[in-house]
Amino acid sequence: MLQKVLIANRGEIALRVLRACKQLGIKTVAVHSTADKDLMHVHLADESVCIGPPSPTESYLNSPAIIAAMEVTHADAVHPGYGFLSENADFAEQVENSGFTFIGPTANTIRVMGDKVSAIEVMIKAGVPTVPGSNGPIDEDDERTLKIAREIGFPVIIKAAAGGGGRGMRVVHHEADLIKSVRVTQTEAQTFFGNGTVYLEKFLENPRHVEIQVLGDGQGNAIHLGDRDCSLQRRHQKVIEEAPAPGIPQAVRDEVLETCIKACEQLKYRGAGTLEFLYQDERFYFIEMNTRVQVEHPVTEQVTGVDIVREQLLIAGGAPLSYSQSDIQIRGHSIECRINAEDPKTFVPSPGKIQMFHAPGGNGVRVDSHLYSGYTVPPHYDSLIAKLICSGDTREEALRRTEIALDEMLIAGINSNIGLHKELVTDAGFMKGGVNIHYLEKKLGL
Ligand code: MV4
Repeated sequence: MLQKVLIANRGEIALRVLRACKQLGIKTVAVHSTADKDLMHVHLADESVCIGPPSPTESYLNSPAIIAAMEVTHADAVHPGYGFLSENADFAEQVENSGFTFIGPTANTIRVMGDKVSAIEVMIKAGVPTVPGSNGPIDEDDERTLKIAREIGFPVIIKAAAGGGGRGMRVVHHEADLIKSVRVTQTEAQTFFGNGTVYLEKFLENPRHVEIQVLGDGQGNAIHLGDRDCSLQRRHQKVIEEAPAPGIPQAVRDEVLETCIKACEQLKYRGAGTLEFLYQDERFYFIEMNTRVQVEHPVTEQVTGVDIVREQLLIAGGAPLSYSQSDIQIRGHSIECRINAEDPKTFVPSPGKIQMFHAPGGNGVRVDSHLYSGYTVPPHYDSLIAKLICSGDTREEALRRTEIALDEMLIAGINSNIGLHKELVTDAGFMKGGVNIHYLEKKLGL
């Protein structure tokens, strides 16, 4: 069992991790930048250490400073949250080599999943359905590249092996543009990621983004916690997520869930993870795996009753999984609105002082936020300031609760996207359920 956890993150997720630690009786260390000394979790932690200036590279991404803070405070483990160092295999390795526990998968697993080509290879071996594609890197042999693309059929998408989350991709509609586009994507990938490897997939025109939450004990046992739909997004930033994904035939869902468990068992996956799929015409296609806790994990918690961060901490402490698959039942429906400090028209970040904060409440309403009246949202980081998670017996009930809660919620002093969320949860298309990844951008006229 872990004794003291250092939280290598900020904002709402740092507070989320702190709460889970407290529930388990684990001592906490907050690390923060000079801009973040007044964060809620810094005040609530047993100890806090300032690790650097506001710039993320000099603070939350500064692995030597974080490992030094672990040494000074005698922490035995680090929780990386999401973003920052959470999927950095070198960091995980440095942590373990320094004699500490990284709360997450092994450095090797992070590395395998960080390379999308090797991730797809692993998933194919386990029987997880993938997008028809090159199933391996594209080389210098242009004849071979063209042959692969013709077999897949146009349009194809060129993706950087080191990319993900929407960076380093290019769609090709015509054979004549293929080789030129491959070159450009390779060059960009080399510049952005220091790895020019690219691969090809069939470009799916109207998919939904559906992902599957898993937990593994690192010994070859794994369970799934069902799926989430994250299709409502703008420029690769998710706006609303929900669990379960609406309108998926249960047999189709059960089949893919089974393959995900098998993959995680074969990998001896440790901790929480998410397999990302595109879903189109009642078929799932694996695209990548995230080896961290995700922003949208609460919707899964609300429909399963499983505390995912608690499970992460228990697994890292060497405990077996608290649940077997038959213990997991998906009950009702849950919807998360990401509340950002941003201009409602331009989406430009809108930091500043919160004059007043009032969180909504009531049955089925959860707010994950580090905000308080008088807090100043700094300009240096992500603009996520709150997550409103509303749940009910049905999707309709969850939607209605979201609408009511959004009306109750008050954030004065800065701009936010609460207005956009009010529009979305009363939008006829979204209310029907099952919109694809292009729906929001089309609605906004982008
Ligand atoms: C795709 C695709 C269509 N076909 N792959 C974008 C982020 C990265 N995780 C994968 N992405 C996509 N991969 C194939 N073969 C369309 C996207 C995509 C997308 C995916 C999920 C959520 C939002 C998206 C927005 C634009 C494109």
